[in-house]
Amino acid sequence: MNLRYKILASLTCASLLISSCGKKDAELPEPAPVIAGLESDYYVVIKENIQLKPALENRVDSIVWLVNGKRVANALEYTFEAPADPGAYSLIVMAYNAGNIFQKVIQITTGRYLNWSTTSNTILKIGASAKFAGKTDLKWEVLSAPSGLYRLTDTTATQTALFSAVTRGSYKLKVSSGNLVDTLLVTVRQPDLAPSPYIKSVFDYLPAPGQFVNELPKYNAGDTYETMVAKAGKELIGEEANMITLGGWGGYVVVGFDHTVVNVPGRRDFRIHGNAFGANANPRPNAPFGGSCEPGIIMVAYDKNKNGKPDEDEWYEIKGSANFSAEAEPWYSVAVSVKNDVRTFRSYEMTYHRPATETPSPAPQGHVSIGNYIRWADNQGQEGYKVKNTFHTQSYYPGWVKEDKITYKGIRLATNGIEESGSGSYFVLYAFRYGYVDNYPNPHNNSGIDIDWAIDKNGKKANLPGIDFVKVYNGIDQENGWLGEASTEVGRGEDLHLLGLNIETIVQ
Ligand SMILES: [Ca+2]
Ligand SMILES: [Ca+2]
Ligand SMILES: [Ca+2]
Ligand SMILES: [Ca+2]
Repeated sequence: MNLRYKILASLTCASLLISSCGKKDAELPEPAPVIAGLESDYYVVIKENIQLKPALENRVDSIVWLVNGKRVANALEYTFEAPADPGAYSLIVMAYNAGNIFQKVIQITTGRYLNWSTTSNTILKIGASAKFAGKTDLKWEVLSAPSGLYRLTDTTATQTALFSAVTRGSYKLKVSSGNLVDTLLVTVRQPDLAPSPYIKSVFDYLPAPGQFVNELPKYNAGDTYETMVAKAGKELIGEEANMITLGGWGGYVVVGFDHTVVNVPGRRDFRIHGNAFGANANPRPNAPFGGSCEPGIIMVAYDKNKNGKPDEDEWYEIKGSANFSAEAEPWYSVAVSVKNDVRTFRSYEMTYHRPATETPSPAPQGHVSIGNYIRWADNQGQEGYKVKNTFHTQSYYPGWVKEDKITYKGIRLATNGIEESGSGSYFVLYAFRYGYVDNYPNPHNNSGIDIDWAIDKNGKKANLPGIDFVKVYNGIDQENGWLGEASTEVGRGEDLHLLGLNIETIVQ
């Protein structure tokens, strides 16, 4: 009777019903109590607890909780404390009113944390335990984390997930499939050497012919491919980086960080500097942002085979705003009206031939030093010559390349350079909206890149846990009068999370 009294005292509504409507209830058959809001199965980590708070419907006189047949509580709520040893429990909750009993059976499984450990800014491959064998509907979740700077992905296979975190500490994860549950405790340690937020390696460098080639960085007679890659590294590695040129369309550089840049959900993750700036005297009224915007297309990879090199690792395309079409760019209609080539080629190829001469003959005309300078042909049936201008007299063909022609492959973007003065003197290279290098001023949010923009070779969202390597290549093939060809410049690379920068993403 004592227990019953305690429950009634806590059930204000039920108490009121009894005191005010007791007679009426006695005359009519009363609806049975209903217990809702409880699952049929729970998983509780040993030494932890779970609070069960059912929602009750209809009048309830009393509630009883039984664990493995033994009465453990008579209250509205019950907290199950998991003992130190793993086990299975049958929990029964019963609700009574006059002549009615409602009963619900709940299975509780208790288990230990499965321990995993890793270092920050590393991709950890986590496998589900043997009991999940054959299951194809595994669900991976993070239950708690010391900060939001982490990524859990399970796209590679249902039995495994990839986890990477910026912040050290303990992360509680859960994997489940129907009634099967495992809880995982991932301990993230700091690596012995603190990672650098900046570029740590340059793996490859081959500019396409262009007016700054052999100058940024400087080519000296006798320099080899290896020498030039090392020179590009000298410019790009670390905080105090300088610009290198990628030359004309297709020219590229491949850089790496000394850690995995984590793909934090909802945020941009890294940024590669260029030297883009806005025009300050564009005569066009209400012009969209433009000036010197020379977009470099970005490819990313993570070091899947963990050998520190971008070798057999798959490359993914960062889907910049115009990688499939430029129609949504704010300057598109203007570019169409001035008859720019606004086509986008997804599988473009272009071959440049070694120039026959470096000496102008006849004498230079205006800014043109040699009109028929570098012969080129593409895979769209087009061909022609790149011009040598009077401002840059060195060879535009990479001096260390022994072959007489070089072929580049990739995406060719719509041309974004528009002469705005009407007299050939003022070229404005308009900015694409986002997703490129050397396309917006470095501090602008639109220079930030979200790894979630990455797509695989079939155009499918890649859902990468993070990246170690970045390739940048010039996406534009356009000569802009005296200004010369659009040529992407590349400078410092930054892991935004290690620098404490938070740039919200643009959802594609
Ligand atoms: Ca991200
Ligand atoms: Ca530039
Ligand atoms: Ca590798
Ligand atoms: Ca340039």
